[in-house]
Amino acid sequence: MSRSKKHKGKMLKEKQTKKLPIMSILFMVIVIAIFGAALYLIISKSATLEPVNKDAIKMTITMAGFEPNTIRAKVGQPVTINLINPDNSHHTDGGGMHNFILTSGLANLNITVLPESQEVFTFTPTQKGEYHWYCDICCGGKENPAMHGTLIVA
Ligand SMILES: [Cu+2]
Repeated sequence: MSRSKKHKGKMLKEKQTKKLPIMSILFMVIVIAIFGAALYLIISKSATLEPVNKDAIKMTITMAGFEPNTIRAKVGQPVTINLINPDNSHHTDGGGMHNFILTSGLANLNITVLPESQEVFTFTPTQKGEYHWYCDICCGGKENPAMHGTLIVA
């Protein structure tokens, strides 16, 4: 009698301890899944977009500015830029959009690049000199020194 009672008690204890690991494993699986999803989102959002035009000058534009921010060109030779915007639309400033404005006497460019996308454009410098392009969507726009670039035409 006392033996079966003891046995029953052991069974009950076993049942309880067995239940706990399943719950904690399930919890861990959920935690890992959530963190994994978050990590995936972070990585995928900052993933480098491959340029669609491999022959173009690859240029990225982020909140930090243009990279590269200086390009050299020659009079009469077309310049093709593949402008990549890896910023996502969750940016509060400018909604992740950027643009490339170059109007200073050389060209009339105003190219907007949507979040996580890219634009390819071509222009031909007609005269020598130093020209500046900028982005006026984010970070104070034209007034922000980071949102500038220099085109040197020789
Ligand atoms: Cu910008």
